[in-house]
Amino acid sequence: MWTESDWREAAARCGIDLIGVTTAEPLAEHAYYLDWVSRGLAAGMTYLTDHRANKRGDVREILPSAKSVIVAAVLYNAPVPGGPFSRYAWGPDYHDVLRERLERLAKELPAGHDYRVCVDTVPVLERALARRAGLGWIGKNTCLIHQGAGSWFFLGEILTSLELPANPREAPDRCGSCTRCIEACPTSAIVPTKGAHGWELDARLCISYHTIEARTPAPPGLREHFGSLVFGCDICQDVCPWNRRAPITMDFAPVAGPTDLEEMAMLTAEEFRAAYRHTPIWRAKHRGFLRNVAIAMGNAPRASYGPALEHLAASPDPDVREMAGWALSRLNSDDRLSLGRLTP
Ligand code: B12
Ligand code: SF4
Ligand code: SF4
Repeated sequence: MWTESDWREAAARCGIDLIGVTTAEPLAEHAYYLDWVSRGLAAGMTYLTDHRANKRGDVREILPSAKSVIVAAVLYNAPVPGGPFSRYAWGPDYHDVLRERLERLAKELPAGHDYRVCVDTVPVLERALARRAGLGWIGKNTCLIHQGAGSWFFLGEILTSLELPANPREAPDRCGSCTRCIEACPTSAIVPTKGAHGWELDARLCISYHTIEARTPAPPGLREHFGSLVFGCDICQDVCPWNRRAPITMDFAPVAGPTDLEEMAMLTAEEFRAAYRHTPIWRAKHRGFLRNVAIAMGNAPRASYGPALEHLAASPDPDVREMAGWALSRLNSDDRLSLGRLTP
């Protein structure tokens, strides 16, 4: 049987920063998940609300022979320039990186077991599994937080038919009376609820949802609060005291570009592909990306944005056109920046 140090050494060899084991028993949080979904808080994420919702609480729906779940965390806190993309989005696509590392670890386990590697897209409750495996607690911002590593990490799992010694103790909740994330959220997306720690995320209000997952433009009254964010949002983690000393890694060093709004607005579909295909930003697709760029320009109107916005206003996509029209109206509503004065 593997000892704890065997685990840590194997994980480190495979590029995994934190590791924990839990059983394949159903998760108590599944009832909360179904309730969250039933109240409409998943917004338009149909992959959370469809027939897979009922299966998410039990990993044996994915691997019937599963006895244990190995939960891995890989840090992504690389030095990034700040600006329009959230921290995780600058680097290479984490799905590929984590899957490869977890496959390597699975090969180190005793031979002959059934296993399945999960990274993000498999219908399992990754944060709840990680909490039960002892990797950290669920913060009021709903992120999994590790006392030493903060929350800048991805999660992935190996479901296995091996019966492994499960983590005996869950990490205590160390949010205490802190409410920084709730106060800092520009759209008040962390809302009070009756529940374990009294707060939950309403995806309908979340910038991360609207810039990554939403396939329709954010409603007026909300998009004005997105600032210059084009993909993802880190605000509720940036302010978290547990991220102050979060370790740095170069594994997800920035590869995404360009990052200048005017340049991004002018990208063709081919150029978009070349620039972001291997980063998480690809998920927004070209049309979602341009829609987000138009919103970011509308939130900081500058005369120089005029030509780029006119270009987006002629897009074949109705959502991009609508957001460019909205941004242009904000540009024009400011007398000093009126388009009429743009012509040299
Ligand atoms: C859908 C999704 C989103 C949605 C919804 C997020 C949310 N908070 O629900 C959106 C698009 C908004 C999103 C944003 C982000 N995401 Co996301 N997302 C997911 C995904 C695919 C499913 C999450 C889910 O089921 N949400 C529904 C809620 C109800 O479940 P939950 O957050 O997992 O919480 C569970 C428990 O923590 C607990 N719980 C949580 N809150 C509460 C409250 C009460 C009262 C109770 C009783 C229990 C409870 O019960 C829940 C159900 O099991 C997971 C991958 C996966 N398969 O799990 C990644 C994942 C959660 N995301 C991740 C990341 C990195 C992000 C972003 C940082 C990306 C970014 N920079 O923009 C942000 C963070 C925003 C935030 N504050 O959560 C990481 C999280 C790593 C971590 N340290 O926590 C994951 C695990 C992906 C991965 N494989 O690494 N995400
Ligand atoms: S990701 Fe941004 S918008 Fe969403 S809850 Fe956190 S701070 Fe609010
Ligand atoms: S900012 Fe404060 S309340 Fe929010 S997750 Fe971090 S410690 Fe918890």
